[in-house]
Amino acid sequence: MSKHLYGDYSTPEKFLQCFMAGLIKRNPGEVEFHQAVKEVAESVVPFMFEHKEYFSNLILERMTEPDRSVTFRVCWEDDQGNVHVNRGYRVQFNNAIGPYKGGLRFHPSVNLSILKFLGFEQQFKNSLTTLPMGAGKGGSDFNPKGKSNREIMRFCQAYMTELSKHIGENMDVPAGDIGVGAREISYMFGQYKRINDNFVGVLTGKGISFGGSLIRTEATGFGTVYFTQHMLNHIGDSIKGKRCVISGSGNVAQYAAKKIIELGGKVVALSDSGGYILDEDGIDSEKLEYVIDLKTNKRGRIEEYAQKYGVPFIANKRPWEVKCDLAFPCATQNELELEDAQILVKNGVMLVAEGANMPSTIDAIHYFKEHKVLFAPAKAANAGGVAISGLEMTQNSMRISWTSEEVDQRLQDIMKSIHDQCLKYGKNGEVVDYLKGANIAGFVKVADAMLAYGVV
Ligand code: NDP
Ligand code: 2IT
Repeated sequence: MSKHLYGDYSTPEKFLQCFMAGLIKRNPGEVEFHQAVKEVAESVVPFMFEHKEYFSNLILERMTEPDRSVTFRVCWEDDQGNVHVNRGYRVQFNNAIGPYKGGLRFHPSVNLSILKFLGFEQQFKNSLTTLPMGAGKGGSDFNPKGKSNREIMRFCQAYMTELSKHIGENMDVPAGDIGVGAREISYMFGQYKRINDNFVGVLTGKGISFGGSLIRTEATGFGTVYFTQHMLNHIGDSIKGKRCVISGSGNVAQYAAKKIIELGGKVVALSDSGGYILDEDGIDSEKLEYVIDLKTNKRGRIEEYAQKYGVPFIANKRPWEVKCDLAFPCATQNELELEDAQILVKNGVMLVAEGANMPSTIDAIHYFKEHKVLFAPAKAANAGGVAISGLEMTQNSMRISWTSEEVDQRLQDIMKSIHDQCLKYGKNGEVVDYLKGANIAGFVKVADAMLAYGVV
């Protein structure tokens, strides 16, 4: 083995320490990025000690350095004619196994650290889907809350005017994430088409009449629940009758709730950044339709559910204090910390499935493992969204559209395959370490492609 960049690599623990010190030094202050890398490195480094070719070719160092990060000024006018400036980003992380692929996030908290953590994670997730997709992430610190449709349109057009120089249907294909849904993708697709006069699948999550895939809207939430179903089936159990708590009430939370209800589970809580609602009778399909309309069309607050249905709204709190069998963090990063994990465990939680990206802190994940809580990491559990984005790209290339049934069947097959990959690398006797399984399975495919390319 050739000499390594980061000093002492005599044991996995020592190497991990040196590697993380180097990463932190090269990426100062990017705490979310450090966290995402550490979570993966804890599983992958011991595996690399058994497969030294990854070491000598510095594969982990290469996978933690994006191919490029583009930042740019986005200048737009509000309805009163005031001028605003935001920062736009696209981090193109890795295209070893396909075009850069990953969402765009519009949220005031967006910065390079958050986009690098998301782009880094996306490499493993996209690899797990079995589809040929590399990894990227982008967005802006623009805050869509309280903006009119025209303001959103002007912002999206301004953002795409610059982004369009950096993307392409075989090069980089963005999609939605927090604050970016069908409305924003449509405005951006319209602007891309206007600039390039080229009708191609350069974004996914498009409207159905202009190249979007059926089931893309539902895919992340549905996929998370399909994955959960496989985990429960593996231990001879099912979702039926389980009491479920979901955080968030956006795209992922809504369709996770829908699938849980369909499969006979009981959803008792949903949240947003203002707090959570607790509905002891369970959120049924009709109430969920109200939530979907409230959040997607009216852009209201979850507190309004409490007023409409006469249930408690607990302001400024996360829903993890509610007793449940299954917990689905579906809002944002680091929304489930050690204290939340402790209370969930105390209340008897049996499984946590991450619909959001990196919602659990590393301490919380370790606590779940120590207490034998089944844990579905984001890169496996929420891969259904990008998987159907991949199928949208396929349909666009073939210039055909598949039926809902066909796409849903493919989604189910992909989630099963991801579960199988987790078992392959994470099963140890009766116990399955899904985090380890997902990290290693995701890593191997990308790493082997990078090895095949030589030193590039
Ligand atoms: P949406 O914008 O549709 O919804 C986001 C939800 O999370 C809202 O309820 C929002 O509340 C809440 N939220 C956002 N930021 C915070 C915060 N800082 N604190 C508390 N609550 C917050 O986004 P999505 O549902 O699409 O995304 C949710 C998560 O799922 C993200 O982690 C995303 O990366 C991940 N994901 C999304 C995929 C997709 O296809 N959309 C695919 C895979 C993962 P409020 O309205 O009050 O801001
Ligand atoms: O985090 C994610 O996987 C997404 N936001 C979806 C990305 C995509 O390209 O569909």
